[in-house]
Amino acid sequence: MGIILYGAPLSPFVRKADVLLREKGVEFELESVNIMPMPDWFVEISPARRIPVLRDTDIGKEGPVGTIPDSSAICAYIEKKFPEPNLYPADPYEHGRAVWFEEYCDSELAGAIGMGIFRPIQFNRFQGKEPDVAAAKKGYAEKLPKPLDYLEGEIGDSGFLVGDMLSIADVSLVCQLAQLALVAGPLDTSRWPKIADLVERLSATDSFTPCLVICKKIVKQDTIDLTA
Ligand SMILES: N[C@@H](CCC(=O)N[C@@H](CS)C(=O)NCC(=O)O)C(=O)O
Repeated sequence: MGIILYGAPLSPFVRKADVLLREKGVEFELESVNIMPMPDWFVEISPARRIPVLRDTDIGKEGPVGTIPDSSAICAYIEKKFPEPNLYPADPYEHGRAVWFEEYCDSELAGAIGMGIFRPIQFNRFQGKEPDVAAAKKGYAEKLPKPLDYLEGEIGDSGFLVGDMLSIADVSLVCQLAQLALVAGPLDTSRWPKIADLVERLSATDSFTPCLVICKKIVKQDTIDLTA
């Protein structure tokens, strides 16, 4: 049996699948894919031209057979194939809420952080340009508070988004916020204390650290204070 995750650790969506596999203790290989431009063999297995794609070599060793694109589809597949520990709540309503938070973090929050903050800083750096700090500060001030205020209000006394267990919802949230931390440092603990606590707790676990260590090596520069 072999699981291959195609992608790059700096993608928060690849990170989500990476963390889920590690939480479940599944051995896998992370195979790096350059997305600019994407090689033909990868376009064949990624119809939406996105990373990640997962391959289960039990099902197919080359071409589209055995592959699943999209982090949410991948995580749902991983959960079915490797049910322990359970990262989707068993209760139907809580399951639905966990999948909703996963989707919200992957869309609304990812947009605010990725396009609004990470891209103006890190994509410029990758191209040898100065980071566009003004654009990132604008993104931080105008785009970030709405999703974070909402999510802060949804974290219960358990410290998790859904019920009293770690779920795909928390993994998705922390994977996106890791992207913010890479360029802007830790979150404002006075404004979003529950989220900041969740990020701190999960980022220190064995499931998150391997990916975060590699990301810090890729993003070598200092973080920028976007609150000032
Ligand atoms: N909904 C997708 C989103 C994946 C995604 O947007 N990946 C980005 C990297 S973070 C990508 O592949 N971008 C390639 C491109 O836009 O050309 C998922 O959850 O996997």
